[in-house]
Amino acid sequence: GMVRKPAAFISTISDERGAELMYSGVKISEVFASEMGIGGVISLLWFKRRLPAFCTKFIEMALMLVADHGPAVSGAMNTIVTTRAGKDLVSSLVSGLLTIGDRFGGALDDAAKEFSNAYDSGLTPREFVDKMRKAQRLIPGIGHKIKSTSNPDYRVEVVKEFVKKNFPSSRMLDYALAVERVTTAKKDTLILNVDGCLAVCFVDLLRDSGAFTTEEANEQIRIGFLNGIFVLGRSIGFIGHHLDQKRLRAPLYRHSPDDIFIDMAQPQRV
Ligand code: Q5B
Repeated sequence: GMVRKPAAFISTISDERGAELMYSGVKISEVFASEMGIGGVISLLWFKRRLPAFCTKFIEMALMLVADHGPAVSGAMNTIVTTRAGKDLVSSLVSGLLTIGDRFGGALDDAAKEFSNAYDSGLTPREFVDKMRKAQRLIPGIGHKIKSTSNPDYRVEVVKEFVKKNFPSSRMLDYALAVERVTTAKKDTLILNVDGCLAVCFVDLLRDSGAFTTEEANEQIRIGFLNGIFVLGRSIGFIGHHLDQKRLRAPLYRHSPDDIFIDMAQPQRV
């Protein structure tokens, strides 16, 4: 009989071959008719399923909350400097995105993994903090450069409030808040930051929304979609900063020498 040529790759999330484009089996006309919004589109393309309204709303809320945090953060600065060097939108955007990682904005995946591993292995918050300290590792999702217990991050408050009101369970968030009580007792900037808070709330969503089995929830955390939330959301801000600098016709940036301490060792005489 006929043998199909082996495919070069397999794709399971979208299909543009028919009369209508489909996202995970849902026609684009239905995407609009059901008013699922960008949260619904993300559900289809990232999770291959339609999620309940409180989940799609939470996804949209996360994107809106992380869309920008001023021009001084690593990524925005990189974007601004790149734009001012005369580069195009894509170059300026990726230059900002490349700063997202363990320290800035990219702590979500690791926070989800570390907090859920600690919770699942029955560690008390204090034991978790001590274990990380012993291993000389920073807890992903804890700490902020300017936010603290006395200068709380409003974004984190908004997320907490939404989750407490709309999620069936907030057990991972509650655990992370207990960890925060231990870390802030040491230093008031060691708060559950926006990365950490979103990460643990997404674990609550995956585990307890009823839309995922335990295996599926663990698989989503394992493959790591959470940094994608920050990357996607903050791209909105980085593009904004690029357009802003263009509009301002900002010239090439050169850093002020006053602001740099050059400490160059004399060459060794041999
Ligand atoms: N200590 C965020 O550091 C920061 C500790 C810790 C245990 C920790 C740091 C960190 C983990 C990664 C993370 C996401 C680099 C941050 C974001 C988005 C943003 C950004 C914006 C936006 C801050 C002082 C003392 C030291 C440390 C100890 C610090 N962190 N201990 N676990 N996690 N966190 N990143 O202030 O004994 O004095 O030596 O890497 O979650 O990126 O707005 O800016 O929207 O754009 O420089 O919000 O916490 O603190 O390094 O001077 O540490 O605290 O060991 O102890 P800092 P350091 P000691 S949200």
